[in-house]
Order: sequence, then structure tokens, then C-alpha cells
Amino acid sequence: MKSWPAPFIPAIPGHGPDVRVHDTATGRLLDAADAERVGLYVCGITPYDATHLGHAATYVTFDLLGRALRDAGHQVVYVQNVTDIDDPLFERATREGVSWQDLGDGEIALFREDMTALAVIPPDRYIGVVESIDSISAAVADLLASGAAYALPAGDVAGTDVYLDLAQRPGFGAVSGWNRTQMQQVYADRGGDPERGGKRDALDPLLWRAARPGEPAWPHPVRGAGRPGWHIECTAIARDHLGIPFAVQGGGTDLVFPHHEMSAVQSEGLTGGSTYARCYVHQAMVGYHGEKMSKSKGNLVKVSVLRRDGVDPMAIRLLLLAHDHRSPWEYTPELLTAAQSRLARWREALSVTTGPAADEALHGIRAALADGLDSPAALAAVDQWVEQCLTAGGEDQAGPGILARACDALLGVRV
Ligand code: 5CA
Ligand code: ZN
Repeated sequence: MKSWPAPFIPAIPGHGPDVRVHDTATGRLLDAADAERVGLYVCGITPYDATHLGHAATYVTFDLLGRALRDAGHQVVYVQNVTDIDDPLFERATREGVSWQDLGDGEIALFREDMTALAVIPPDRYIGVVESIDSISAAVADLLASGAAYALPAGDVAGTDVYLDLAQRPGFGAVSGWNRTQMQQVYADRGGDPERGGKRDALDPLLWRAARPGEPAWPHPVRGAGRPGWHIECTAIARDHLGIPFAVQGGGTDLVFPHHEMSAVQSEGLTGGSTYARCYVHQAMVGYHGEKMSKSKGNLVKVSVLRRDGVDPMAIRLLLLAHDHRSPWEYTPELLTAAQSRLARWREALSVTTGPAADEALHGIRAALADGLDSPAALAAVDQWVEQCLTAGGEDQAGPGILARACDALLGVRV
């Protein structure tokens, strides 16, 4: 699938330190890289509505990770999927009387524009589910063949649905660390079907759904026409494009369970190995009007609408970076105003001909990012330089230029 244009990344002096990230599975700070090449898989959009600030927060957080890793000398292989086969997309298309393909294509195009405006580095592989269907159905066939999965008669139609047998998965629970009660509380709300009769375990994830009338379907080598379940889509795409294990699985905290938990145990069933990703990194939820900002609830602040209203995308980026990725926060217009003021102040200071030397601020940005992607601390390092520049000035001729390039290269903020 076509991604979007890569932003220019200016050169800056030196290199950043090794990057450590907060791993959800262990609760520890872990090195994001264990080799020169770092495989990063970030769960992409389900394209049935426009990019909101919650999505943008997630993609900007992982963009920051990619930038810090490159600055530390690594080669990043970044894979992102597009969930262009899933219930919410089909349901919205039916409700709006449009084809799911047209709805998806339009929203993906808008997402590309939003990401380009926000200076997010595009994935090296931007992969749709539709274009991966053969590999996904082969993964389902492999799980059936090894006995890791089982088939259930669909009941309402001819054909069978296929489920993963969680009882055979010793690693189940290792990603989220949740107990069964916690899992059961959210499973139905997050795409699961605990009420489906005949499953060996109510939490067993759907791998393949037999074709139902009115739903799109693809052939399956063993089980007849249907479509894949959500989690196996990501497992197969990550396997095909990064290999398993890979370094970092990313996404919002709403994906910790079941999505990333199931992705990992399906991988265990496919490979026999227990490690899917070495680290799981999550962006906390961005809220609005007291609830998680969500397409299904409709309480959205859309990036495209802010842009249309003339908001500088760099101010949106600063709004997002002002919050640590592990802290949930709620959007208010005041926060956007504060980000706009910060951008104006940075621009004022960084356009002077001489100012303070950039060394300390550059070191501060790098240290903050390497320490678990602490974006507020990285912004504070720039703020400090800016205050000094505007109040006391400085004689360094290179300082303002170096720091401006560092803001661009490391934070993705063009000043
Ligand atoms: N297609 C699936 C992942 S395979 C999906 O979750 N799509 S999504 O469109 O619902 O979300 C896209 C990304 O944004 C996911 O990583 C999700 O975790 C993240 N996300 C969704 N809502 C929010 C929010 N309110 N705050 C922060 N991140 C969010
Ligand atoms: Zn995913």
C-alpha cells in the first residue's frame, strides 16, 4: 500500500545514547534495540473515520522512537498495517450506504495527509489486510494443521469459524499481565465474542469467520470462504515483514488486551517460540469530554479539521509532545493555545543570529528521549534554551541553527 512522503531530516552533530522504552509486559525500562537493525511494528488505523488527536498521539510517539533510534545509529525497519478488513469498517460503510473499499480508501488518503502534515516519518512497509489475505489465511491453516486452533460450525450459515485454543498457550497473559476478571471485563467491548456458543474458552480469539450474507469474503484453502479475525491479521503481517521475534510492538493502551495479547499467543502457536515482540510500548489514551476519544463514540477532535481551521501542524505536534506517552490526558482548547504560544516563542528565539550554545539543550533532548521517550522533558530542554536566549541572549553563532535542526530531526518540530 502507498504510504506518504518522508520528511527531510536535517543533520545534527554527534549521536544520541541507547534508547530505553517502558515495556508494558515487564513494567521495566528496556533497551529498544538489541542489534543494529530494529524492527518496529505499530498497529495502524481501521479506516472508517478521520484521524483524531488520539491516533495522532500514538503515531507521533512512535515517530519519536524511530527518530531517537536513528539518531543513536540504528537502522529502523518500520511496519504499520491498515485494518481494511474488520467489522467497524463494514458496519460504518453499510450505515452510510457506501462501499467499504471507497470508505477505506478515502480515510486512508486523509490519514496520509494528516501524517505528512505532522511530519511523521512514513513506515517502510505500509501493509493492508486485503493485500495480505493469502498469508493470513495460510497462518490460520497452519494453526489448524498443528492442532493449535479448532473449527466450529458457523450455525447460521454453512461453513466453519476457526478459533485459537488458548488452553494450549502457556504464554497467555504475559503481555498484559491481567487476570481473567480484568480480561473478561473488556473483551466484548474490544471486538471479542465471549458469548459465542461452543467455544472451548470464552476468550478464545476468532481466527477465521465463515462468510455471512452481505459480508465480504475471501477463499480459504482449508475452511472455505470467509474473512480473518482482527488479531491474526497483525500477527501475520508482522511475521511476514519483520520476522519473529521483532524489537518493538507499539499501539495505544486500548490494544494491550486483547489485541497484543492475542497477537503474541497466536505467534507462539505459529512459531513455537514464546517471544513475539521483545518490548511492548503503549500510548496512553487521549480523552475528550470525559471519555476516551474514539471513532465509535464520536467525541473527536480531528487533525484534518484543526488543519482546515488554520492550526499549524507543528503546534499540534507540540500539543501532543507536551504529554508523556504513559499519562492519559484530556484535550482542551487551552492546551492547544499553550502549544501555539510555545511554538511562537521557539520560533522567535530560534531565528536570532547569535544565542546561547546548543550543547546543553541538545544533550537534554537526547537524554530525555533515550530515557523512556520522555517528551515533556525534551520540550523543557528546548524551553530552557529559549528562555535564556530571549532574556540573556548569547554570542554563539552556531547555537540557534543547531538547536533548530535538532528540534526538527529529533522532535519532528520544524521551527
Ligand atoms: N486497526 C486497529 C489496530 S490493528 C486500531 O486499533 N485502529 S484504530 O483506528 O482504532 O486506532 C489506531 C491507533 O490509534 C491504535 O494504535 C490505537 O491504539 C490508537 N488510538 C485509538 N484511540 C486512541 C486514543 N483515544 N488515544 C490514543 N491512542 C488511540
Ligand atoms: Zn494491530
